[in-house]
Amino acid sequence: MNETLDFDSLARRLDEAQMNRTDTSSLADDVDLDVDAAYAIQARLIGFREQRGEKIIGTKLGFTSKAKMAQMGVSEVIVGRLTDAMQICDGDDIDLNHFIHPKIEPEVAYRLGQDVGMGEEARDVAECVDAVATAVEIIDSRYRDFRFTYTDVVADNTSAAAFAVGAWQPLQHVDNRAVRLTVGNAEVVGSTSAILGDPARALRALGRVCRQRGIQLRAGDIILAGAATAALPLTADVARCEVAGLGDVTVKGVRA
Ligand code: OOG
Ligand code: MG
Repeated sequence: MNETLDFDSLARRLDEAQMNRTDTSSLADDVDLDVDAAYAIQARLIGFREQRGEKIIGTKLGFTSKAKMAQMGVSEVIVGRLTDAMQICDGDDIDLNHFIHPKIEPEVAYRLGQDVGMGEEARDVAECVDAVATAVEIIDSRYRDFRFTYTDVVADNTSAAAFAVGAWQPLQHVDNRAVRLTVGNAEVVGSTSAILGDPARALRALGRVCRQRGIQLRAGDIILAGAATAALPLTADVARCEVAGLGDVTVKGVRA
């Protein structure tokens, strides 16, 4: 890790972009970041949010599809944190003025029934989940035009901005389920098998990255397993996501 970088000021730049809803240029234009440095910046960024009273309530995966990994030229998923300030209830309005250029994507959410733990005693994440649900994630890269490198997006808490989870369902295998997301008249369809072949594999990948990065996975945490399709722009419309057999979740973009 490059120890001479000022992680705090890089994290502050991303934090201010989010707070002021103004995009910023790629950090990679100015500094050489490796993956360790990128996770260190993300940790500071989350620290600022905690200092403002936000609570960490989960984690999210990104780049869980082969297509997205190939596009970024990487072979490892990315992990970000979810806070209570990002959570929207099923059916709620979502004020588009709070974002820079929001997009929405279909997700599968898992709930942790017990702590995963760290180090030697760490358990399999898949053994610790107790429920599953249809979810949507609102991603809002703090970088201009959603243009970023792998390390940029890790530093930017993997573009996480908001999310909503539908009604929790009993734990079940959710590979190869049809997924449909609509935003007004726009629609994308896909399958949960786009998520590393099976969203359960995303849980294994999450365990690996969290152990490596010292990210805690605790009972009650929500896990977003990664988008099953490309994201759609979130406009002032009803957005609805359905995963076959898992139910649906709806949010409504508004300009308050
Ligand atoms: C990065 C976030 C990716 C997912 O589910 O793949 C992500 C981005 O595309 O801005 O959340
Ligand atoms: Mg996502």
